[in-house]
Amino acid sequence: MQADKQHIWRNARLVTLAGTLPGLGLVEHGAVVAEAGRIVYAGPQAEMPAAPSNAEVIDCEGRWITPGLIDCHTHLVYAGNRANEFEMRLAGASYEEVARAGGGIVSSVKALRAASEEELVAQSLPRLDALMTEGVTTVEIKSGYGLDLDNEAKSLRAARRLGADRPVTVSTSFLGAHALPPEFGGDKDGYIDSVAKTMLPAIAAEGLADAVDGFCEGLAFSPDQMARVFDAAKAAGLPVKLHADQLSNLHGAELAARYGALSADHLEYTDEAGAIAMAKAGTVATILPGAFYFIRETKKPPVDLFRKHGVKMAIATDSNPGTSPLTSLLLTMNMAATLFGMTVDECIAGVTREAARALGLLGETGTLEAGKWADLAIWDIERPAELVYRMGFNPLHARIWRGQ
Ligand code: DI6
Ligand code: FE
Repeated sequence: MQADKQHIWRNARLVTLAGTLPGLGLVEHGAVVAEAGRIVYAGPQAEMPAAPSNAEVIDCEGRWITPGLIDCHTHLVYAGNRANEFEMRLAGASYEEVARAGGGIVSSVKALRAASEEELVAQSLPRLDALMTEGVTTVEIKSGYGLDLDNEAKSLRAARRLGADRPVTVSTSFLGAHALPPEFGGDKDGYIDSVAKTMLPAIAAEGLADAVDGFCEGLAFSPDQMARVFDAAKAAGLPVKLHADQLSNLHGAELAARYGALSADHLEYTDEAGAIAMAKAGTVATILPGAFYFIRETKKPPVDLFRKHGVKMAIATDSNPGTSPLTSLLLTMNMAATLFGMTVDECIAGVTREAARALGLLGETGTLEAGKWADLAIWDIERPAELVYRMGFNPLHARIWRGQ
């Protein structure tokens, strides 16, 4: 395929999610036209502009086209796995007990530090491929298992390499404030100093991170400690996001909102004040049902409060070795609907338009609108609800990334 030749997907049904249309922005007899990797038209086929004679025309035979899916929260780059801890939890230990017994994030830190960048890429590619097989065209990948400058940089370089090796957009987040590394011997403030004053500026200077994230929780870092990291992010010109209120309510949602965060994620314990603060700040609520399911959490995120106050909701896998070894965004939508009562429209918007918003990429992807990257997923389905309804079945017909 020539990159500059027009491509036309015709005889399709579209889920545009265009802001100008109600609901999912459905178009029954639709077409998408792309040129040089960008959408130049998406809408009714009858109103499609005249095509150049050399355009490549693809007959979609009535299939549905959605924007390419976006997984806006993953810890995809890691080494080894934690199936042993899963067995401990099945025998009765809680996630926090496993973490306090020297397992948890710190055991993944040991494994990642021992792996080379090449090994990390090789171990992470199958997980990325699994996501892409279901139509993912953009994926966010966090560091957070290195916890020192060299190993955090290694993780982020591996994440960038994944994006270079596969036709997919990778957005990276520096999650140095994920857990306390053992060599700091309990000195959380000392480690936060090193994250804010040394690691973050160096990572930013190398252009390795598109955003800065943190884990605000009793077993991780306090709101005050996270605020110091966010101040450093601001100074480096990087947007922020936060793992907030996952296991308890430390008012992480308000902290994220106060810093104008792109998103606050998890949010099981967020209260109404948190939802109001997020709405005011335009901070997206990223809902992560995989972690809720896998650690058998019982407190659900306050989806009704997010609706009431107009907080936008994204949905993501949280793919990680400890709390969400999940590499299916389709199954994640099913979980969000079944476990949290999210609607089909909310689920589909949550892995497209709202996920793009949560990454600060809504200007480039997440909807079928002229000017955006031609990131498409073409599905063998009769109605959009099938994307949310099935479990363990993949109806993807084709995946297009930037027109190819
Ligand atoms: N919250 C989570 O669910 C993951 N990180 C975080 O901040 C857990 C990561 C892990 O257990 O490896
Ligand atoms: Fe996470």
